[in-house]
Parts: sequence; C-alpha cells; structure tokens
Amino acid sequence: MTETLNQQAMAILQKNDRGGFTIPTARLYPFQWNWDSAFIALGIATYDRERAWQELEMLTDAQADDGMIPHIIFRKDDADYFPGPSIWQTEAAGIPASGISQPPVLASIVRHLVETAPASELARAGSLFESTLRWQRWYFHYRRPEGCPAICTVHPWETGRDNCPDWDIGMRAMAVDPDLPSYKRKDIEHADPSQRPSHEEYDKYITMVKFGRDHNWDQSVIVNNGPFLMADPGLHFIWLRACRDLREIAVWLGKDDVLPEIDSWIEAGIAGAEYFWNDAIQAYCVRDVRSGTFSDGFSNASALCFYADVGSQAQRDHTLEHIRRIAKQTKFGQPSWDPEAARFESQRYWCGPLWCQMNYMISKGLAEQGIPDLAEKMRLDLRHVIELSGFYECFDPISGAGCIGQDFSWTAALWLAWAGYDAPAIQAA
Ligand code: 9WN
Repeated sequence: MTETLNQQAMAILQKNDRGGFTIPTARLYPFQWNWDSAFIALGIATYDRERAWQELEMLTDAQADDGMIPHIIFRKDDADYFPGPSIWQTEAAGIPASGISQPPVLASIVRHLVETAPASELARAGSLFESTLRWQRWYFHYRRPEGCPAICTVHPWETGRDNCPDWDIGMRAMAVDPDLPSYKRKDIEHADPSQRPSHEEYDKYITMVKFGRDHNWDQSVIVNNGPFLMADPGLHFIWLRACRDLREIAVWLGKDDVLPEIDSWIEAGIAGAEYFWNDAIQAYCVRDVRSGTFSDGFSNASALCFYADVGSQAQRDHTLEHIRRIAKQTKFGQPSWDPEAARFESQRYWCGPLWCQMNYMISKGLAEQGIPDLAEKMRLDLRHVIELSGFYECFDPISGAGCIGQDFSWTAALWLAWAGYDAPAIQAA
C-alpha cells in the first residue's frame, strides 16, 4: 500500500506542477501559495532535489522591496479563483501578487534542504538565505506594532488558518465596508459550501482587502488604522522557529555578521510569547491587539509552543494536558479547534478538521522536546487517515473523511516526507 501511495503522491505533485512551482490543487487554488510551496518542497526533495530548490526560488522571486513574500503569487489570472489579481491590485518584484503574507515556514524548510545537501547545492542555499533573512526581518518590523511584543496579523488569510473561531473577536469588532462592490465567490463552486467559510466571513475578508488596496498596500497604515489586528501564536511560533532555523543556516554558511540581529529576534520572540498566555484556559491563545481580549479556545496553533521551544515547564505541562485531552476525543490527530469549544465543526475548514502541515509541525516540536509517543501517534494518525481517504486538503478528525480540495499538494508532499515513512521520520532529541 505504501508503495502505491508513494506513486500517487508523486503523481499529484507532478500533476499540480505549473512549470517550476506547484499549485495546491487544480481549480480551487490555481496559483502558487506561500506556505504550501514550502511544505511541497519538502516532499519534492524526497525524489527531485533540483526541483525542490526551484520551488522555493520561484517563491522568493516574488519578494517585495520591503522584504515581504506574498501569500499568493498570481503570475497570470485564472477565472477559477476569487479574489484574483484584479481585486488585490498589487505586485511584488513586478509579479502580480496578494498584499499580505503567510506563515514564514520557509527558513525551516531551507534548513532541512541545507542539512541534507551535497556541497554542490550550497550556493543555492546562499541566495535563499538572503531572501529568508529579509522576510523574517519584515515580520519583525511590519507585524509587531508599537506596544505589542508579539507577531500580529491584519487578515486571517495571512495566518493560513482562515475561518478559525480564533478570529471571531476581531471579525465581530469590524464592519463590512458599505461600498463593497458585489462579488461572486468561486470557492463554493469547487467545494462543498458547508465546509467553507460563511458569506458573512467572506464580506469581511474582502473588506480587509479593499482597505489595503484603498491605501496602496501601505503596511503601516493597514496595521495602525486597518479594520483588523490580532496577534497570532501560530504566526509567532512559526516565525520564532524560523529564526532559530535561520540562525543554524547562517552558522553553516559562515554568515556570522547577521547572528546578533537574529539573536535579538529570538530573544524578543521568546519574551513576546508571554503575550499569548491566557490564564483563563491555561494555554497560548490568539489575542485582539486593540482590546487585549483573548480568544477562548485551544487551537492547533496553541500546540506549536513546543515547535518554537518556548514556555515554562508549567506552561508546557498545561499545553500537553490540552493536547492529550483533545487526542482522546478525536480519532485522527490534532484538530484545528478544540472539540469541546463553541463553534467546533469537524468538517468546516479551520473550525475543526485535521490539517497535515500543522500536525507535522506540532509533532516535530513534541518529538524534539522529549514527547515521542504523542509525536509518533500524530504521524501515524495522518498516515492512517490518508490510507483511509486519500490526499485531501484536510480531514474530519473524528470520522477520517476527506474534506474540501482533492489531490492536494501539501498532503502528498507530507506523505512523502513524513507520514508515509516506515520508520519514524523524527527522533526524540
Ligand atoms: C486563502 C492554499 C490555501 C492555504 C490556506 C488555506 C486556504 C485560501 C482560500 O488555501 O486559503 O489563502 O482561498 O481559502 O486556508 O492555509 O494556504 O492551500
């Protein structure tokens, strides 16, 4: 079975290849997405290292002057997706793109490629290192507003966890732009609407895009005066982990001059994590920056503290209690939202389903921090759910049913790089 699934996974990645970059899945997401491409490179690297480097290079080709790497790179329009380039109306390095970013996993993936690289590939790592450094710096300067020690976001799409109930506080606090032109969603033509965000949520997502566009994508204006500003432990922990991985690459490449700057980010990232600690539920939670209010649910982003290597022993113990409690209620892995919290829906996108890339990062963190049983369970859960349902975008964590996009690239990639391994891919530290 593993052999057949390996073949299927490679076939999906080849089918979704658009000439040097890979789309997440045909029709539903017909462009290059930022963090998708990073995880995709991990999978491609198992059979074609040249193509894996290329995936990341095409991502960084669209790096804006200020260092941001956008969340979608459009290259050419495609009527299958809304909102496309004519709605975003911006570009990066001359390429049509979205005006926000996505979780910066890139440095962590580059580190993996570097560690497994023959000497002949190290020159490629050098230029990716420079882009990644600039992007990490962008997050530090453009997504840590005055008075907030943590990484924030101006749009749920930037976090990659689009309609997670985590965003409800910020979404409720904002109004739909009364001048929002009418629009037609395309996602619900390609996927079951009951598994996608609501129309009310879409109106607000598009209001945020309109605000950015109306302000020429000036990131300072968007952060300071925009309709939405929430601090995200997901972005924060992924960024902090990426800083640690970037430091390792810098040492490898002999770039000692940048180490003090990276060290200062790591120090700020560790201190900033405290901003997310919610005593009421004893976990790291999303926080609305303007009101200071905490989200009250444990999400899969809360579980990333191990991946970022932060927290006191007590904070880690509490987090682990949540992970173990939730694992008892699901059959497959960690869901995107606590099954005991309000608004849990096992098949609606980020309100409950199991997402392979989140489980990969959570499991990696747990293994590194000395909790190998749980780490390996998460890996095997993903393996079983793929064997049961195939390569879906995400999965019902209780029944194992596949949800939304089919023949999905990151699921195929993480099968090849992680879940489909016969022996544990990640050893305890
Ligand atoms: C908006 C591509 C992307 C993922 C995100 C996921 C979903 C897009 C959408 O698909 O978001 O960016 O249109 O729903 O939430 O994490 O990167 O796979």
